[in-house]
Amino acid sequence: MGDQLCRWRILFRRSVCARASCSPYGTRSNSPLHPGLTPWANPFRPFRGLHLDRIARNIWGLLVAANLLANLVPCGFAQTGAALDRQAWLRYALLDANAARAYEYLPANYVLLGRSIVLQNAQQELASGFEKIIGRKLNSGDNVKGSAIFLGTLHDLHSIVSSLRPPISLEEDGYWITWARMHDSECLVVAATNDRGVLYGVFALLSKIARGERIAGINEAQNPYAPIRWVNQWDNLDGRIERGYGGSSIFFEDGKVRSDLTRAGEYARLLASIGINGCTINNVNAAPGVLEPGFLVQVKRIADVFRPWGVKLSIAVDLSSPKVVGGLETFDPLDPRVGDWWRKKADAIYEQVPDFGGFVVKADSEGRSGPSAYGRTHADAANVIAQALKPHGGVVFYRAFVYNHHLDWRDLKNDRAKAAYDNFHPLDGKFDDNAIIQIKNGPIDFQVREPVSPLFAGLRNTNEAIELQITQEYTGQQKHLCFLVPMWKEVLDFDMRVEGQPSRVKDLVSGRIFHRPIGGFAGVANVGMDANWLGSPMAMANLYGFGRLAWNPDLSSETIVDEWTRLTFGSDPVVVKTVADLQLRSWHVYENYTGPLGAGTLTNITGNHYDPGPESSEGNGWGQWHRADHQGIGMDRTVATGTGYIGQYPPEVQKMYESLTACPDSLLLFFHHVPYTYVLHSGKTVIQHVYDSHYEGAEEAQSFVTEWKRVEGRVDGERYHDILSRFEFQAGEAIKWCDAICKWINQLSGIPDEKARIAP
Ligand code: GCW
Repeated sequence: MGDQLCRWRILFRRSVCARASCSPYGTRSNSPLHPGLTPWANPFRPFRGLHLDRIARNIWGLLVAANLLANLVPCGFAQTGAALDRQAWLRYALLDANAARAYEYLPANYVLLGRSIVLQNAQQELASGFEKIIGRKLNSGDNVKGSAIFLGTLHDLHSIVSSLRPPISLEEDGYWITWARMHDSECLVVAATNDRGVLYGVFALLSKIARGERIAGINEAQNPYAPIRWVNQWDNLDGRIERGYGGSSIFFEDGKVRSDLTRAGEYARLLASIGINGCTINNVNAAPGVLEPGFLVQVKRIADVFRPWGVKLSIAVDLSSPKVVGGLETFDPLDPRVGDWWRKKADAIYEQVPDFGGFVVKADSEGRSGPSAYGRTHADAANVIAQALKPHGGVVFYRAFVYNHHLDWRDLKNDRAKAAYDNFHPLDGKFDDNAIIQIKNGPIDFQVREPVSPLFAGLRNTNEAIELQITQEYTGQQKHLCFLVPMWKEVLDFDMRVEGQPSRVKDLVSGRIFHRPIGGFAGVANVGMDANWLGSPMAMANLYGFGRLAWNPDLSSETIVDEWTRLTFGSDPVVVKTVADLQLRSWHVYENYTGPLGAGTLTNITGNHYDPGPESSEGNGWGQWHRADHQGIGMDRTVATGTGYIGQYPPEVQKMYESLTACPDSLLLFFHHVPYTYVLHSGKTVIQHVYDSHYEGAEEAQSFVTEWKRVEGRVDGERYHDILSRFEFQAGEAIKWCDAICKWINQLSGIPDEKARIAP
């Protein structure tokens, strides 16, 4: 292993050497080369002592060279780079003549039953997809007898053929694609119970054709796993995005809604294509100004571009709004004037936006105002808003991300991980039925490895939704490849064993286990104006994957990445295999060189959440992470001797985590404080595992570069070079992480690496 890293280092020493000037470690600013990175800055400076500075400069040289090359290399692809990035997985690339011939039998006409804006849009999408993918024009078949593609609700289709019955009972937004005899001809039918379902059916059909799947004999009906499939954007009204790495807001600039909302419409189309039916457009750290009457008129314009795609608009609101923008002297949720204010506000919104989705609330968290100001509960706060939305069919998402960021870290019983459960479990059953508790997947905050939040099992009489983070705040900020679907699947498949019965997180959040009326999935997406939306073309697999899992969490990571790759890059088998391999390995690789054994990411927690900074995550009120000292590492969260956090899980799960021997290695340091010499299930000591995993992770990150090179000439040149330069950058960053963490823990523990890789 060490040998490989060594070979890699030599390779880069021989390569292009740009004599780049150095800037201080970690300096970041915007640059066209890499968003958030100064083109000539060298982020590897601290490794001089480890003889890595030269390598680092060489990597940097390669980066620069690759970017220069990217502009020179000719390519034979019809569209390249930015144009393709912007289309993402909806590029509808023309199939080659052979592949297209397999669809010659498809009808040349369509019949649209109904005239709603969503249905018309579905028909246009179908026509444009046909033209682009198989080069066929679709004509209106309204007055034509013979074979056609029928689009419509089951209700309308029944007026033509009353015997049509889907193989499963269709729910809201579900669809059915089948062949049926209509007017004595064999027709392709895309049916649903509602218009949005028809649109989803059209996208599903086009996705199949674009990937070369058979349509002959198709009889496929699908229902979404849960009614809530939303994304949250953390956009500020000035156009910046909190934890956004893909440019400025597609919705706002300079305190106003953008005059040109083209990208917002394109985003809604992307969302609809993966079954997302709602989008919260502004930061949960909400500016009260969103509720100003003048602003609502502007918000309406965004809702208008969402509507054809069946995407409901919602906004994040600050609980103090009745006081701050409403002119009341209070925002006490139990004060009748406050209830009245929320009601009138909701009425005014629904007048402008009749299909408005609802509100998202972050309260009593990270400095936001909340019900504690008046000694009220979160249920009081959620319900006053829920009641205002109820007559209109709206919902309120109330976030469980509530914790005290001034905890005394010297008290070993204090534990931020306990906060969500402590705050919300006692209120179970007190929330109105159009309130949904939005719970982050883990008890802390989107780290590379966390156990699932015990609150998922702690609410039985309350609606819940899981909050996943698509934007990679703690997982490399889109500068590193980190495909999160495998992690999300572990979370969603985790069995909480409520009352000793199967109770997977996906079934808890969708409301299936406790028969809740509503529930589901919310993903923090944070796309921006960059052509590639998220700041990196490869990161779009996470947005795609979130939507696909929210629709069907039983899909495998392999299926999702396969679909995404074929739609994004085409079906060249070398490309399909290479991209799948890179994406599927990436989370573990990132985990290995950043923070193994559940110790958090060891990142700079009080700063950029990106660079290594293991010392920053202790000794302040923002939470305790690893409790590393000279003897050992890990956070004792046991009931027996620790913070007692483990006691929040159902008994079977408690038993597994409480016991040192039953606790999985991957979460050992999340739950237990152990000596560095503690021997893992793998047979290695903790300290040796930390060393080895960092070196292995860094080496694997180097291999991404070589692997990606296999697709040269098989994807368009611009995207090839863009992605190549990103992998080269990641390779350097992985070494930076490896060296920083190994050096830190080596000095702290005083225990040498068996393989003697760490310079004194
Ligand atoms: O982890 C923190 C992020 C904040 C974010 C917060 C939250 C929107 O660093 O930027 O604020 O989570 O989820 O509310």
